[in-house]
Amino acid sequence: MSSRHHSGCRLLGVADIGRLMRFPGTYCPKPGPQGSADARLECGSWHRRQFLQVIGQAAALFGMAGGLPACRSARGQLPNFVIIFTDDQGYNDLGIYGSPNIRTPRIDRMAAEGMRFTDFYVSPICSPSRAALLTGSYPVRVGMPDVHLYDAPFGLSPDEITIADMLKPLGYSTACIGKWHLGQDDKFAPNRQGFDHFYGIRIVNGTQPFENFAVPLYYNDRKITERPNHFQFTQDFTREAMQFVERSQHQPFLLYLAHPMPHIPIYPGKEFQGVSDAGLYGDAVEEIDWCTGLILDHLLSLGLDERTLVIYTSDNGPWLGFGDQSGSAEPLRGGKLTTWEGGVRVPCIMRWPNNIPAGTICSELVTIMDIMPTIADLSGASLPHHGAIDGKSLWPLMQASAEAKSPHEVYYYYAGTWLQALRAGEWKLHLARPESREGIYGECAPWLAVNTTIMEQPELYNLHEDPGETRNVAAQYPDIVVRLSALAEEARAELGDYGQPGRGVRPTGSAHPDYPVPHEWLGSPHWEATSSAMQEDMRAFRKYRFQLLSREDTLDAREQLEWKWYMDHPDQVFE
Ligand SMILES: [Ca+2]
Repeated sequence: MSSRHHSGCRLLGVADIGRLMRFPGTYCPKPGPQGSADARLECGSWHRRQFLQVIGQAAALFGMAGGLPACRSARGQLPNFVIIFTDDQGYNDLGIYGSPNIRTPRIDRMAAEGMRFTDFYVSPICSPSRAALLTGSYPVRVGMPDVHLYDAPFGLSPDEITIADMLKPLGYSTACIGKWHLGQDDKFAPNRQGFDHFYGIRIVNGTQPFENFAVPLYYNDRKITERPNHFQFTQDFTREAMQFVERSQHQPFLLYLAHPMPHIPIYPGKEFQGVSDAGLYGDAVEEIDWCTGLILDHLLSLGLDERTLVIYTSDNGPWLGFGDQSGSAEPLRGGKLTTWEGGVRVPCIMRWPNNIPAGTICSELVTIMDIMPTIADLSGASLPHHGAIDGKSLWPLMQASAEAKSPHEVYYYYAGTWLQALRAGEWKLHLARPESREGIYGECAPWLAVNTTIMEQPELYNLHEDPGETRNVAAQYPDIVVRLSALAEEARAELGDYGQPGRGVRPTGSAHPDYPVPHEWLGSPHWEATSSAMQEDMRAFRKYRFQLLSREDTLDAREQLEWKWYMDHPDQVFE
């Protein structure tokens, strides 16, 4: 089958250069978020000298042979790593990826100065993607195929080696800021997974309206408050990240900044409320764009720009069906919680001046699991040897060599422990799933049954010809169906499938001696006790908020929504 698709990496196009020239020399040129709106209107003010510098760097680098990055080979310095990780941001929710109504000039420029990946894969839900990022492995391999909520005593096993653990012996300063979501218990806290510093929340920021303030905020292991102000999250975490960079500037560092936004319920900072044309969701993304610019400017002002690889990506696709709190994965099919492309293919941008050629696009199949091996490759750190690692270094691709190809012959799409699809090259096979199944792993069990598309027969899609997965061509290519089905058997043996663990699966971490594995926890007396305690807590909080609002003379837009919810759900407040 012929293909118009570009594989490998390609160079800056005319349109990209035009885009690059539209923005001024600093990412956030004016103090305060208001500058964000102003900056959008400024065109043609990119300083000519800086533009030539970027183009010159790109030209020099295209001739660069493989081997060590310029940063290490020239100066013997270890590179810094900054990972900016957003929550539920869709494939189409950045200007550079085609968003028609969310403006992200700073992240777009980051892409124009670095590399943008078109086929970057994560898991369909939060925690597994975070586990894959930090361990370089399939989430199901490291015992984190699904999320755990609230008081569940499970998390990423302390026996797993994270990127932070891996970098510590080299003298790296390490910080995790924002959302952890790999275990609430102290036993699983970021400080026990290699991070010197943690500021953020350990669990999900809430999925039910007006309950989400009940998410404790931690400073390392110290609980600062039970109910932080979510409107301040994005800027507060950015500020903390910048302070960490400043403190760590004289040693190599790893900054993992995991924004809780734009996960529902969405709370943009007050300066960004109403600024976008895409509702609360767009406001939150435009705030993240501004804050990403602040961090990039900060690196530049500290002289760290060329010594720092900055990676921007998201943990899963957009959560559809929440009106102005939903993003978009267009032109991909589906969203979060599904193994359609929209659920698992997300934006990914890498910027590292003088190392990654500017304005490059990589369309090879790459994954969140590849970040850890890439960082190992660039720093010289040793990858852990306690078990298999599934990711591969992306450094050959990051150099934009036309010969560099995806390091993955095949990629497996898991929803929880359920193997639902696989991709090899341009072909994606959805495995037959003739009946609805609930998860058997953790508390989010029902999401599998609700969100999985049932199919009697396997369905085959050519992602190069049909990225939206609209034309099942299984009948035309039976040999490809057979070949990919055989590859699925390899995953079943090694990683398992729906409750049958594979030989390479490692245990989930448990903080409760009576419940070593998650499926025994769900429905247990202990689970019922903690669930009802949590419900009581939520109910008390709603009642408190209801009484507070009932005494107010005027309510702002957000409070009006909250009030309406109480009116519509009296049983949730009074009974
Ligand atoms: Ca998420």
